[in-house]
Amino acid sequence: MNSVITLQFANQDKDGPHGIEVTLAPPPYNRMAMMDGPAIHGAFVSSLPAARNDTDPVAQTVFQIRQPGRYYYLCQYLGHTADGMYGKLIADSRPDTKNHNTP
Ligand SMILES: [Cu+2]
Repeated sequence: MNSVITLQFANQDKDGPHGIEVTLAPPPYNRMAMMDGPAIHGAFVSSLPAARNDTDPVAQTVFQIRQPGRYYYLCQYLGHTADGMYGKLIADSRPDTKNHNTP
């Protein structure tokens, strides 16, 4: 398996900065999982400032997933994962049989 992932992250929150990092640590995040560092080289976008007016700060990173499995993305800011700023990313080595071009 060797999947190239392009991650584009936009902070649409006008009240504060956020970042994103891919980790192997599953929830619950009652510890600072972000201190483990990203699970994959490059799977990290550091702090983006709060959005202003009509401008959402945007950053992009490209990384490779070589191992199938469950990964998690989270915001590195203390307390943000407790507020739900995380999710699951499943890397599956089976052939993709779904048509992703359908809206
Ligand atoms: Cu956040």
